[in-house]
Amino acid sequence: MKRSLFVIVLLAAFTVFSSNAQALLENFDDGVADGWTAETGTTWLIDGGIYKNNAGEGYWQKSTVDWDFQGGNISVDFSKGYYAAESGIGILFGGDYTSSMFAAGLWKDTNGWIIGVNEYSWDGSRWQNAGGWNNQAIAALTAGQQYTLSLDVSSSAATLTLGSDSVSKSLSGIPSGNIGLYNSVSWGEFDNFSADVVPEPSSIVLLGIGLAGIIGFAVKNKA
Ligand SMILES: [Ca+2]
Repeated sequence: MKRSLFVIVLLAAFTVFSSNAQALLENFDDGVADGWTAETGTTWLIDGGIYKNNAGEGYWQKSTVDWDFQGGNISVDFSKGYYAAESGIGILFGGDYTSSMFAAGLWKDTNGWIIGVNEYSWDGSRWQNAGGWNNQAIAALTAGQQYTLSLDVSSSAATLTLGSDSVSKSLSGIPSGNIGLYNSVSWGEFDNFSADVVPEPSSIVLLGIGLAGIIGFAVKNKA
């Protein structure tokens, strides 16, 4: 009887928390990039509630300890005053360079403005392009205007949306590793980063054990 109660509570806790993804939001307005760390050799700063890279190409990572992205939406606002050729921004997964990587972003090259998604694999020394970019041409962006880059991820596909444009690509699974924001050629100014996150499985189990213990204690005292 007690064991079945324990299992029921454990399953209930898992169901509740695995189905309730929460938005992890960072607006940088407090002047602190909570949990974000810049890649070594790059310079990032918070300027008026905007997070930006002032030293050319680079990326930064989100160090998640108790929370994990397991599919859902990631969005970030961005703007910049000038757009050089061969520049772009993106959302990266696997930014710790130890696993496969998934990237979604927009850039400007000799063909104009493009949004795209792609998967890469890491062979130990370099990134291998796993399947090529799925691209979508978009209208030219306006300098200084704020846009929202929104990425919806499931275990089978990812869709990147910018205004009325979107591009999708099938995935071999939900990307693992840290979430990163990529900035190329110093034009990415980021704000209002948001990601759907759920507790890590280990945290869910610990929470379930804790709840089972509390309820078990209450039942025991009531008897
Ligand atoms: Ca802000």
